[in-house]
Amino acid sequence: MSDQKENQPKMDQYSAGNIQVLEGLEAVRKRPAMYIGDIGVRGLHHLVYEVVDNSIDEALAGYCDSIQITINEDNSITTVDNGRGIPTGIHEKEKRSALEVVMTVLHAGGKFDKDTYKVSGGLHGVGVSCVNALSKHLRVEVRREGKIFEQEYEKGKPMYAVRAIGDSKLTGTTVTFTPDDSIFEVSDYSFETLSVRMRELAYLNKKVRISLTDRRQVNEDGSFYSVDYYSEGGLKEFVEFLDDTRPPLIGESIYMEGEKNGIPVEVAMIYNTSFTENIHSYVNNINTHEGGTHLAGFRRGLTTTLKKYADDSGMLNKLKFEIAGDDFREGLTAIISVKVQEPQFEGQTKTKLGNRDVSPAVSQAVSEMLTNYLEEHPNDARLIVNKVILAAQARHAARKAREMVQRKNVLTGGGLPGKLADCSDKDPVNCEIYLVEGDSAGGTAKQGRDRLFQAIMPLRGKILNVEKAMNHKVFENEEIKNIYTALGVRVGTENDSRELNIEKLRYHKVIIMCDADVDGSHIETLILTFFFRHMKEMIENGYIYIATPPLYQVKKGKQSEYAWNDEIRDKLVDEMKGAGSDSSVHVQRYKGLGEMNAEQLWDTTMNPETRTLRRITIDNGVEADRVFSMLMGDEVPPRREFIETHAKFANIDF
Ligand code: 0RA
Repeated sequence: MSDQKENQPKMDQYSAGNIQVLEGLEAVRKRPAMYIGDIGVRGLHHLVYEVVDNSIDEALAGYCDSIQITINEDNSITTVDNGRGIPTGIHEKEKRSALEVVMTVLHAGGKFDKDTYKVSGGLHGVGVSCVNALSKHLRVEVRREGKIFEQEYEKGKPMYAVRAIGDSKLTGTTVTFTPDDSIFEVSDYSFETLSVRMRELAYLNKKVRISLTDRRQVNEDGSFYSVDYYSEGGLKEFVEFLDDTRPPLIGESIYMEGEKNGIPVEVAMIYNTSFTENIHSYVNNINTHEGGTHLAGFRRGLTTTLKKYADDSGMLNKLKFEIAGDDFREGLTAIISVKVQEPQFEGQTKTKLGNRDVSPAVSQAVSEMLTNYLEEHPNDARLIVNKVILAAQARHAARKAREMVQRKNVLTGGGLPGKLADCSDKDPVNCEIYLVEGDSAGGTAKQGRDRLFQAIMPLRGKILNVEKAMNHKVFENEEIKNIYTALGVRVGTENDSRELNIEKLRYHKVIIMCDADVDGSHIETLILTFFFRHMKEMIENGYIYIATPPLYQVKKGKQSEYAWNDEIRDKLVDEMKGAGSDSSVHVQRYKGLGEMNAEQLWDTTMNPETRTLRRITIDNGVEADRVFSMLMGDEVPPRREFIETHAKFANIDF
């Protein structure tokens, strides 16, 4: 039995000498955020991605098809792969084992050699030595050349020289590391977060088996909780998985994989009957949510090919206006993945691909793929063109509705919604707006707020579910119009009908405040869906928050405390009972904001000194897209299942 893939590319044997030595590790410990983004939840998880990226590189080079990740009981992480194993020979310049060099010198494992095919790499692509530097303890084991080698480190410093500890016919690398809790603010790994990323990696790198085991969670049969991801079909399966809860417009997904101008390109797309556009792009397994040249190439290839087909078909003859690029993408879900040797990342979050030669490569690939598909599937082709025409007509209607909203603002001198109680400070940085469920809670909030910097806007009942509504319905909706006007932002420019002029935003905190019950959660989700689909930049910039009103008030005589969960409630009850007098402690369950008076609402939920706000962030845009479409779409069973696993009010309301 062999644990290597059959058709290995013929490559020069890697030798210890190829590794260039660049930089020491003290720098990483001094300024960890510079290397891994932050020292919070993201940075902590980034450590795992960094190690796994090395295993993925081995897979891309054709030497590895299995990667196992384990979250251990103590929140240390173990990864095992069956790649070639980190080289262990003596590094000529450094006069010590290459393994030690890879583990202790920054970038040594990374860009060691131009003729080695290496494209993967985390967002920061800093290498496994960086993980070592930020770990209290790390042990690496390498199976290579018939032997097993090991070395251990503390905060990146070797505890002993690399040593052989046995024989093995296998090859591969095992890394176990414990993140340094004097550096990271948090230490708990999220199974969910790692699992979503591993699933994504399995789809992006087909035929590599990736498993994730959580030794902190034991199943009823005594085994550990674990998931196993493997994709035979790559992006074709990924796009079908993502689009699973949207009704399909055409029978099957459209897929191509190949190389154009030396750039590996993989594209999968599918049309559904919804009105949203969901295009996700990757470079070297990194989600490029700011897009870039590969996305531009995809759009150009799609537009020119479909436009030509539609023109030739004569179906556009009766249309009175031009079709726009957007119209071709309504109801489209697509994934583009390219592998680029030396990617240049630009943009605010360095997730925008700059390499110019990638655009024509993707454009050509998409044109060829689509042209073939349209020729072979004339019925689907007709359905797609019809959908494009409908989208163009709807866009016309939507623009009128939108212009009405925006013109009205101009005419009334930027008039604000009547329901808005604005704050007096005009500097957006200082200002916050509460979007409050219901007029009555809105009234209480108006009394309780600090009117200097807190604005209140009550929303009536359930706002429109934008996931199911056509665009013009969204812009005609009263509550949504009010949100746009109150925030001061407009949508749609000459070039891009979805661009937001966020620089006009009037508040840098938008706080959603709903009742702490099932209806309140539903309304929160509806509002978040709106922001995610129509003002995603607001979430990406960190402007969207959720208020957390307390669930209980625990009272005894004049003494009164609030509790945000059952545990704290019980603790308070015990404390107050123990406090001597025999009066029976009173617990009040708050379901509605309306059950609090203005002063209580201020104390618990609105006062910046004492409140807790939850900031909304997007961990993984692709997964967020999938979950929103599942939660807010038509299909019931997947939604029920999701709610059953995630519901926070399960034992309170049912
Ligand atoms: C340096 C060079 C090579 C591979 C690796 C490091 C490597 C690192 C890790 C980390 C986890 N698993 C890994 N597998 C490999 C190239 C090896 C060669 O060319 O033989």
